[in-house]
Amino acid sequence: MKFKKLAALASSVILATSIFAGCGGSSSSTSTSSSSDSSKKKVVIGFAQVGAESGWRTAETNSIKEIPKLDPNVDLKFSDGQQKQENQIKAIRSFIAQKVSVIALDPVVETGWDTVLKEAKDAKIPVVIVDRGVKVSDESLYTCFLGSDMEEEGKRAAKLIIDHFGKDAKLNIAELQGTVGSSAMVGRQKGFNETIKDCPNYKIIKSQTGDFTRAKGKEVMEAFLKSDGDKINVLWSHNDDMGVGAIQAIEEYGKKPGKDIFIVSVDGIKDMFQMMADGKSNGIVECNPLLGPQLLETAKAVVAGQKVEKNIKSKESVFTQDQAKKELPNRKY
Ligand code: GZL
Repeated sequence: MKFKKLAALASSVILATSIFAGCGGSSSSTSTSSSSDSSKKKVVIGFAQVGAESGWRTAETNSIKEIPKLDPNVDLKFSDGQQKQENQIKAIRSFIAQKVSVIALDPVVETGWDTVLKEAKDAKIPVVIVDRGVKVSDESLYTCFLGSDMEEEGKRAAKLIIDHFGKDAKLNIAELQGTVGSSAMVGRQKGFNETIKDCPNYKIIKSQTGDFTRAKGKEVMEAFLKSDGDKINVLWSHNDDMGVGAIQAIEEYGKKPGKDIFIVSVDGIKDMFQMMADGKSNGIVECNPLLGPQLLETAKAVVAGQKVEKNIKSKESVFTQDQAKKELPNRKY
């Protein structure tokens, strides 16, 4: 397990720097350009990002914004969708108008992409789906997916709870869901629920979206505690940021997070590792945001017409409370 973690960290940290060019067309876009070998045709990546809702998202953005420093013949046009699908669709249309070499999309939700992806296909611009997945009527509307197995992350979160309490324990679980309709929320919930089917006395007594943000996670947990604070003994949070907010709510309510309420969450941001090192959380399922290097290689291969796998999975681990202190210094985000 430890070797896999180091390998995963090494693979995502070996290459990492950046400059980007051009500009997207959405409500918030950035761009930079760099000097390069002018004889070679530049690869221009248009990246439509979800938003800036969590520590994980910031780490992903920083990793992807590092891309052009890895290869001066690559420019990046970056657009922040501010968690709105219409902004991301506008950005994709802008990238098509600018005739970028390849479009990369991290879709805020799974559905509603067929029309704009058809426009990209008609413009002969390949599309790489990054991080979250899409549900489309025709899989040829995108070249490949690069990111995590969200269902597996949900299964791993459930296994952390089963490993600690056993399958026969009587548990009242509060669930903080991610953004409704996102593949991260759908996949994690599916994987978790399938895994606890073998645990007859595990009950999810509260479940509501905190939209992957710290503030909303705190607010929803406050409401959970108000109605069922005396029953809840496990918190399952679809990401660390909502978990960090919930820990604050649990302390303000007068209970001990990590002791009175067993907490597991997904991502692996530094703040949650610190919480776990302080005994306030019990398990983290890693979701690797450092996708820049893999996206660069995938984009270049796609533009060069090379065959790529339809699903390129990122490498991730699981951490328990006893590993937190040792792992904390290794966390890059
Ligand atoms: C998961 C990613 C999720 C993170 C959240 O791959 O899409 O979105 O788990 C982020 O922190 O908001």
